[in-house]
Amino acid sequence: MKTREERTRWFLRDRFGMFIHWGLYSIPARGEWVRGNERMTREQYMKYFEEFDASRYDPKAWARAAKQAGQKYAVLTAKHHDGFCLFDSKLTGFKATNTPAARDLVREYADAFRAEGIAVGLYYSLLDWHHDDYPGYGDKAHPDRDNPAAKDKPIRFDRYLDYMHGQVKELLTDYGKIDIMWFDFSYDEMTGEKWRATELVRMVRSLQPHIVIDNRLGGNIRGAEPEEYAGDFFSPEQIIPPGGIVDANGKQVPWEACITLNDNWGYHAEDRNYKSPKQVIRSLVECVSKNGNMLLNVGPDAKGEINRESLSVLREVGEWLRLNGESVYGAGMSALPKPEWGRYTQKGNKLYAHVFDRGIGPIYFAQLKGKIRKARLLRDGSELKVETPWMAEEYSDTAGGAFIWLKGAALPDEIDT
Ligand code: JFZ
Repeated sequence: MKTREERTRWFLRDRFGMFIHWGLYSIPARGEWVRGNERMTREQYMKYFEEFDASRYDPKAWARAAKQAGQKYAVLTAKHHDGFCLFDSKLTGFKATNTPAARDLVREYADAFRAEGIAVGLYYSLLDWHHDDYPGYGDKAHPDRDNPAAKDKPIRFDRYLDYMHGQVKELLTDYGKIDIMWFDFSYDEMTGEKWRATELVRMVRSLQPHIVIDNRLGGNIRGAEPEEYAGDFFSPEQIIPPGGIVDANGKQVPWEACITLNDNWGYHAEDRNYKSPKQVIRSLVECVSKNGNMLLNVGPDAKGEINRESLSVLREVGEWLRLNGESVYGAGMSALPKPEWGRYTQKGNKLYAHVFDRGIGPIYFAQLKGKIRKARLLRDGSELKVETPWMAEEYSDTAGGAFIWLKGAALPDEIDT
């Protein structure tokens, strides 16, 4: 069997992916938790099932947008907590092929992204608010959590687990090579072997030996001896861990921050709080400077389109990456401490200085006196002058440093956003 290092090599090199939350919840357009949050009954939610037509679903356009944005892999919600399947599962009728859309949306996604050379990942919710054998009453998130009518419903959780394992098997058997399996999520006692997690992970790895799995089946990926189901990468949500992630043995653990573009994963018609391209670029750089990845989310609308606001951010991030991607792809943490004016990323003996706060005059590089062979502006290849400060010896805090002049240079800082 492959080691985690072998499995995650491409993943850590690629650094930047597209997360896609899409499903029936895109119709009410109040986020992907709408059925749970609003305690909708199954009947109330079924009206979206009867209506879902995906009439403007064009996965090739999604794949082009991801490619242009510089995203190297993608993760699509094959099934979210509402239990609705974007794929043609043989194990349920609650699937896209039975809606007016009448298409296997996962197959089209996988084909389109693969054709663009983008690695294909699938998100699969462990929670299921549609399945009769998933605990409803008393569960903290379920739409039926305080519905008295659901109180005495007999549950056979093992039947749900057979179903869940069966669907994962379908996804990893019928759709070609799948690069990432993104399970979501464990909570309270619903964790680890409650999902028959070891059995599940063994099946996943036997079907797709190279696959990269997230850590949300539970277990402790940072422990000295992680469980077999603890996964390949840590998945902090809406957070960039301050110093990266290190395990109990002091070893770096692969991680990926998943980040929304506005404040919702699923499409939300009224949420206009989009991050700027500059925020996204700096967050991506921050992830790389801490050896992490970024999975940036889009929530296509009811018809299947990624909206203009999202596309415009993706385009600008992609334009920055086209010029500066060398400092992101295959790059990682530098051994040098974080500079005051921004962040470093590093690849071999090349240090990438991301200047967030230019200040005045030349930029100071602590500890690098006499060590900089040459300096170039990444976005256009132009030469930058390296000078040793003449007063360096007089100032203890500047001793051992070098200054680099960025005169006239167009810095990432100055991209108008
Ligand atoms: C989960 C989902 O509930 C959400 O809808 C979205 O898909 C997101 C990517 O993942 O949200 C979580 C899951 C786990 C935690 C927080 C939010 N957690 O462990 O803190």
